[in-house]
Amino acid sequence: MFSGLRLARDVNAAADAENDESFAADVIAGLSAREKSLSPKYFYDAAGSELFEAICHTPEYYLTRTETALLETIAREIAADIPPDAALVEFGSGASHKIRLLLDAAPQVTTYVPIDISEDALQSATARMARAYPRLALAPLVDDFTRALALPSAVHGSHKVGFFPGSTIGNFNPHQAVAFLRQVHRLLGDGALLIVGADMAKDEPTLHAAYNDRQGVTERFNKNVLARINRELGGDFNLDAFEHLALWNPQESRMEMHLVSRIDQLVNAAGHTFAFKAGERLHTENSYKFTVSAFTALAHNAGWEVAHHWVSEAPHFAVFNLRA
Ligand code: AVI
Repeated sequence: MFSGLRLARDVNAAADAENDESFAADVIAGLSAREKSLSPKYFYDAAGSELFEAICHTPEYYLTRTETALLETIAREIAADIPPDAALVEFGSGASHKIRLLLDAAPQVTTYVPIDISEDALQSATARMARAYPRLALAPLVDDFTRALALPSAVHGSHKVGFFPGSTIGNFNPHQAVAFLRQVHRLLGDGALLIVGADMAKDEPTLHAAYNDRQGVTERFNKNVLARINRELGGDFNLDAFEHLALWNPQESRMEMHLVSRIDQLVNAAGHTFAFKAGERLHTENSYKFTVSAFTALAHNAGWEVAHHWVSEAPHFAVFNLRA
């Protein structure tokens, strides 16, 4: 049943070594820049993925709850756009929770292709899915979903439907988002459907609270990137010497996360030494918030048209059915 997973991992063994090297190279480049930054993709090792799951359960982080409730309400309408004998491809599938809402409403889906960088997460999610959906063919793929991909041969010839929930699209800058959507278009082919969840711009207090939860889970998530550098790249970051900062940038329509150095300090990592001034920021994440028209324009630039879209009650979150 899981031969697809084994094959995908073997093919990607070289990619793992490449990932380790690019983490080190990205840390060196990001911490050497005049304005220090790191890609948010580096939050998600096993500890970071657990912290993200915990964020989704905080009372302030409305995104997951709101999107799930919206998907429950509109699943049948989404399913009406899904063709027969479809292969559903999920980008960054994690625990494969939300996909169930679509699968339950769309029996015409015959194959599920979860793509995730974490082999452990993929393995356990695939085992659960096999038990819950015994008639569904599973073709899991261990990969960084942001990179150029080839789909497993099992789905060649099927109609392709992509699923990209959670407003992860908002963690790309607009240029990266267009590049990603173009790549997905190439991967899924002309005529494909892509179902995307996107968080909407809203009042600042709601946004601020979502990224500054009272229990400090988001703070731990933010600092996990430093812990990860310590674990994997021999770093000596003192996490207490950095402060979590999450703020709304209205010009760019995005929440930003930073780590602010509390003191002048030197930090060693990946064989290099980096100087931080007191008050200096390390920019760790952008989380863009959309309007329906801004998202429609973004998708259009990447060759997708909005077939249907749905917006939740406040706090607003949207799901778009895009057609290539
Ligand atoms: C995964 N992504 C959509 C989350 C977001 O809201 O941008 C990651 C996150 N960052 C802080 N809290 C959650």
